[in-house]
Amino acid sequence: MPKAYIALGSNLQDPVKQVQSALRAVANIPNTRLIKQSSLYQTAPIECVSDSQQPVPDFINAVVLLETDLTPIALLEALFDIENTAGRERPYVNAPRVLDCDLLLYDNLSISTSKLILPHPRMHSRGFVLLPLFEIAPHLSLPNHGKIAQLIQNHQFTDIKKL
Ligand code: PH2
Ligand code: MG
Ligand code: MG
Repeated sequence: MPKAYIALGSNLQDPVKQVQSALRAVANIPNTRLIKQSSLYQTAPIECVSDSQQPVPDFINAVVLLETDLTPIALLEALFDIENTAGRERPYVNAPRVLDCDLLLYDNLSISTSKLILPHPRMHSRGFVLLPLFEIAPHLSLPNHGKIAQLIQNHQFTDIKKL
């Protein structure tokens, strides 16, 4: 069965609870099995903007490995359903959110369509993805970016705390 890595993130409405509930939801996607899940990480927001004077709250992030018979697009749609059920709204790009479920990798597929880009185009530069991913897949190599251990070594991590 194909393997897929998914990143989960939340910084609204009790983020720990949101990510825990998303972990249960991804485990229940049809024709799909949860193989590994990382710890939860509290992470400072990166490029996430607020439309008010309030500071952007910290995120809770995690990464999971799934085995699935779903196609990448069917899996992506299942992830959108989970976001929508959690009450995700999209007022503007990179707004704070109750739940974000991003498809990072699907086997070693490289695709670029209007709906989906694989591997996720920013995953190799984001500490809030790399650290939890490294926890569950320390030997992984990312297409075009090399070994995750090397990416981690070269990365300046700011404000990431494993819970
Ligand atoms: N997601 C973003 C933008 N910035 N920052 C953190 N710490 N965690 C995220 O999940 C995150 C972010 C866009 O999806
Ligand atoms: Mg995202
Ligand atoms: Mg997303």
